[in-house]
Amino acid sequence: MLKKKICMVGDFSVGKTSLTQKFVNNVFSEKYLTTIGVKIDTAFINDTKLIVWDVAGRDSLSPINASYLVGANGIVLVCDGTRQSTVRDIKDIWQVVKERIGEVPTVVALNKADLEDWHIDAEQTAYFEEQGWQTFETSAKEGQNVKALFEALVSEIG
Ligand code: G3D
Ligand code: MG
Repeated sequence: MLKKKICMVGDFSVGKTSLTQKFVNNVFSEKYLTTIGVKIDTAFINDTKLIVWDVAGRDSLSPINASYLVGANGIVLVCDGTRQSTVRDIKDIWQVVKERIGEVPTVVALNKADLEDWHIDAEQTAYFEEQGWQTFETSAKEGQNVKALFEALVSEIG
């Protein structure tokens, strides 16, 4: 059995916990309790056991928190498609990841695709393409592309 550690990374309230929960339990709650510290869930994709680390807090990559990245085999960068700032912030977040653990396989979730006020276009996501990251418009609420996102990451990890 292959085991792979995956870390959910991104600004506060982009949907890291919701995507994780949708993926591991296939449930979505409009009212998640605020998670405390790091939550670890597991799920299987074929022969691979994914150990998904979801970090709580306003600043998921503060110097203290960033230690949860150590040993990650893959990263899910999560943005909120209704807030451009969460896409811009990915550049800084990626720097922190790179400094901590180097370049590991990464995919991007442009989350909340079910909402009307979508503010992301090709200009904002050009950086993701430059990095060679597969990018998915996801909805943790409706389930759109959630499985595809994690499957793509597992393929990248190989
Ligand atoms: P975080 O773990 O990145 O901080 P959460 O983010 O998963 O806690 O989600 C933050 C808020 O966004 C939550 O709303 C959650 O329900 C909502 N959310 C997450 N993903 C989606 C999505 O795909 N679509 C929609 N419409 N909402 C989403 P609350 O109101 O509980 O704070
Ligand atoms: Mg959370």
